[in-house]
Amino acid sequence: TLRNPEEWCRSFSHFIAQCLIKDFETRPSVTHLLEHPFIKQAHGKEMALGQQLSTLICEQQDLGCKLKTKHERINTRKTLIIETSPDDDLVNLEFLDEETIIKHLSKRYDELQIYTYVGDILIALNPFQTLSIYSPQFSKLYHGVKRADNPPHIFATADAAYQGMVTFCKDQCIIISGESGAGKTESAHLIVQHLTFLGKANNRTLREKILQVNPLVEAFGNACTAINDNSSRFGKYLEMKFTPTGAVMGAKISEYLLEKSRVIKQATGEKNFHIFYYVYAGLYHQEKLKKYRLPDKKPPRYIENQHGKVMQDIVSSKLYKEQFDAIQDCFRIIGFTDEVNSVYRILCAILNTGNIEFTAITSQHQTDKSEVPNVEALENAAALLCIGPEELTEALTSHCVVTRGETIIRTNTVDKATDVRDAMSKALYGRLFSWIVNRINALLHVAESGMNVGILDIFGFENFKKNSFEQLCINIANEQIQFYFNQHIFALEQMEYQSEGVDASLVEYEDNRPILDMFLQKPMGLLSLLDEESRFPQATDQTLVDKFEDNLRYKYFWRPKRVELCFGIQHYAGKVLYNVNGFLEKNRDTLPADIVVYSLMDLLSKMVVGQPHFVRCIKPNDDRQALCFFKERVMVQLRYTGILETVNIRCQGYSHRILFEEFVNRYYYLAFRAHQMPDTSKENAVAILERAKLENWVLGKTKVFLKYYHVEQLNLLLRELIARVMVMQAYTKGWLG
Ligand code: AOV
Ligand code: MG
Repeated sequence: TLRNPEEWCRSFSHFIAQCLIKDFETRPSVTHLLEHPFIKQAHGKEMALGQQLSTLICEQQDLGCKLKTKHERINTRKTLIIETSPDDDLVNLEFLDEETIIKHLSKRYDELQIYTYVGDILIALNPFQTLSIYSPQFSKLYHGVKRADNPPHIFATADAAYQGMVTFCKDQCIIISGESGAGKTESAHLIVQHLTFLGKANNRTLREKILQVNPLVEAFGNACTAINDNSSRFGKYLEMKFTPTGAVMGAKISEYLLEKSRVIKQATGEKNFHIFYYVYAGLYHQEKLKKYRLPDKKPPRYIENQHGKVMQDIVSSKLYKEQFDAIQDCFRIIGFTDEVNSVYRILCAILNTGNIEFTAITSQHQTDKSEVPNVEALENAAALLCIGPEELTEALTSHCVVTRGETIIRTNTVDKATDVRDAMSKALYGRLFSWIVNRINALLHVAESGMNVGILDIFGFENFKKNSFEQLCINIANEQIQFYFNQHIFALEQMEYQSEGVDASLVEYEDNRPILDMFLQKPMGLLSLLDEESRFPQATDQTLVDKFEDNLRYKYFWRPKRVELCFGIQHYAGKVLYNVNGFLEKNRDTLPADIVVYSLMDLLSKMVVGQPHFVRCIKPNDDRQALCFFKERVMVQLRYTGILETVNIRCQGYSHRILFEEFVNRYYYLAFRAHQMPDTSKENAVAILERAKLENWVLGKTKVFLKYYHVEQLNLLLRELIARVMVMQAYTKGWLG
């Protein structure tokens, strides 16, 4: 039921767009809208539409014009043809083998068609250049239309999720995967952009707020690595909340496993989190370094890169300064107030903390005492954190031990004090990051219940020259995402064929469950062993790697002969050699590994509730070059993500299995009258399928088995029907004059 004309118009706009696009291509006039058979059919006579509908019509006319220019050259280097082609969906190919798939992807990439479907899954090749296919015109083009009407696009995936949510009142989630630098984060931005377009908020500010969330958290959670200049160093699940009629009303973000160690140290050629550079450059240009107690001759140690000439690099970078301004805008638009100053103070306190140095005090009786020779940085940090310098000195140079109920204060050696200093910086940054995320959630919180579309964008699979604990955590998270994909695409589907007695050929796929077991099993999985060893005060890197070797009898684990303190893992995405140096300490410092992996499991189980949509990002080369398609490199990624198998199962399989009861409840309008309330029986399910003129479906014992395209056809029929009913309803209520 619709409460008011605004709500009606908003819902109606989706259907109009879908039904009229083709007509406007040839007859872009307002009167034709009124003559459209779909509207005529609904009430059989002309009507005057309200003001809101007129606006909508104008938008549709724009779109009509856009469509006329289908063959327009919109890229100066290459012709980008906005036209569908038979290889838009790999499932349509006559011959299906690796070579053919590669050949098509390569040809498409040459033509700047970076997107390709595998049934309902989207492959996205990183273009490594700015494309003009994300403008509002394109958002309109991909608004509630049949997927096959346009070339594949990330907007179509966002649209499918949105339509699924609105039509069935069911939560949706979009899972974006791919290795580091493949384009996940960019894809996530584009999805949010299109969803805010689709969920037209009455209130423009809300739309703007939501669009600022990603840039803001990424300033704090992303950094330049050897692979990607804007690499995500945390996992992110953004849920966009919608009203039952599909208007966006708020958002919520969950963060997962921020790589805090980056605050204190970065590998060669890598940088700290973006925000530190933005703030340092921004404050420098605003001449506020003094106010925030930052040194102005030489940048603080945590952001000084290893190769000198840094001061110049940071302050002369126009980009950093501009980014600082942009971040200030993000804070303001989302609704942060004076608290932003506290954020800057904490960041500057961390930078000062990094500059605190210690020297040993050697006296006759004591050799394990340390002091701070130059107190400037310490005083700055203390002042910014609003604590006394003595308190901070004490916290860094001593620690309490409780023995037999007695508290004894012990002094810290220089090494220990340095560790405590760095641990404090990491903890401060971690807390600050969580605080910002929580604050965003509070500012975008909505009390009403509604539906949501979640977007998962985590750090991608990494394999550097030297890999440590951070890479292990990142790669385990990616194993889990791969497992989730396998479950949804292969395992669940094939299990149901058997239990429902459906005769369908089975597709073999690479199951990564045994690797995950090796990591997660208790008490003998790698993470449990690591936790156990972390609890032994005498444990060393050597005892840890020995323990792994003694206990992990899996073909995925090996200990290289000639490399000290290393172990290798055969991940789903390739072999990675890890150096255990610092593993114990890093594991003690973060949450126990077990808990961390549970938290991801929590996230995944939350997503299972929603209908998943998958985007597989592929990196066509390692040099970040536009128009450069390395066949071998792409082949490896297609193999480990199981694309060939995915194409097969989408050709042969039935990706949607719906209980007869649910099916009849969902679609009975298509074959019965609204008030009829038919039995939710197998026979009635068949009646609906026949009425909708679908072919190639199969019946199981309790479920209808459908191909991925059947669902689109059914939904389209249903939406057209609902639209007709809505026009009738609005007409009888007098909203349409
Ligand atoms: P990632 O998220 O998958 O890596 P990004 O989304 O950060 O990768 O993409 C890396 C870079 O590729 C971006 O900074 C852009 O320069 C370029 N790029 C990706 N997608 C597009 C696109 N659609 N159009 C134009 N350029 C694009 V990581 O977070 O490192 O796992 O951890
Ligand atoms: Mg990313």
